[in-house]
Amino acid sequence: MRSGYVAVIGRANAGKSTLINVLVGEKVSIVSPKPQTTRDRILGVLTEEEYQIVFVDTPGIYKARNALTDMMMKTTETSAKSVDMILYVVDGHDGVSEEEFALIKKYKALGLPMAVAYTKIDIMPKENIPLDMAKFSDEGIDLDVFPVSARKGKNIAALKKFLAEQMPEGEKVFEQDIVSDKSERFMIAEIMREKILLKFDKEIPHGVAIVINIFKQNENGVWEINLDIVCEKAGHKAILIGKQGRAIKEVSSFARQDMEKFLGGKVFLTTYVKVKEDWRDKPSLLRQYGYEEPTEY
Ligand SMILES: Nc1nc2c(ncn2[C@@H]2O[C@H](COP(=O)(O)OP(=O)(O)OP(=O)(O)O)[C@@H](O)[C@H]2O)c(=O)[nH]1
Ligand SMILES: [Mg+2]
Repeated sequence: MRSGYVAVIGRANAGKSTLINVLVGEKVSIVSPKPQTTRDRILGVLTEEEYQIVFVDTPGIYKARNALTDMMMKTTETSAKSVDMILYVVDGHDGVSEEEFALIKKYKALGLPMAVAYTKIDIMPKENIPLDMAKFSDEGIDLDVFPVSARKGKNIAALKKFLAEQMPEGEKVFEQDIVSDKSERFMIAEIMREKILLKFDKEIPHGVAIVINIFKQNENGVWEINLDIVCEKAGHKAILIGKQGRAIKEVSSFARQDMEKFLGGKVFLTTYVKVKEDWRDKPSLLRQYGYEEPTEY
């Protein structure tokens, strides 16, 4: 049996969470076209007959502008350390830049086994792939690079096989049917945040935190969920609610449908929008909303 931890690291929006969901075969981490979607360290567990890989999803590398993003970058730094391997994710469609190479070298310097997933190849010209691969060797970066598409499932099996072979000998850390270290409650809050990321632009989704007040299954089997959508400014609240409450109704309806799929039962969802001025810069509020630097696995 082989078993180990693989930290999945890369710039914001590179496609880390999408890749982990595909590797694990279940949605363990939310995804959106906006940078800074993932805020926490999330473990996604892939268990096969002969191996178990615990993927560590991390907040994408991005300029920290407040206490929340600062904490997110610390989470990524810590997560890159206590693992057996690093899988660095490059957005192939964006192309490789000097900045990207500098980051790759920085993580390589940690001295752990490392490989690169060069993703989103489904939406880029094929001829760019060998050109970018040549840039890796020009830079003197001697790593296994896997061109993949998480969306189309391309080359995922090869990547999986390679990673499994790199894992140390050892017993499983998680039981057979566990796919994530996060609670249902956490996932419910994340589903709500995902729908907000998909619907609203600019700073609005980045300034949102979800607080679950009620999460329980009633005797008739229906899940009763009550949550607050906390935003930073009164102006954001007005936009989140929308004319005659249309915006909040729409996102809540999308969220409810996903929650029902996730919980496998009917959901009765009530949502309230609240304002907490500049909560992203207030450490006590960050803690209250569950944003803390992770400690051990
Ligand atoms: N076409 C295509 N799009 C992809 C692929 N992988 C990810 N995406 C898209 O890229 C965007 C970002 O994906 P995420 O998985 O959220 O990226 P991330 O690296 O986890 O982002 P952060 O959590 O913000 O750091 C989403 O719109 C995805 O649908 C892929 O293989 N092909
Ligand atoms: Mg992510």
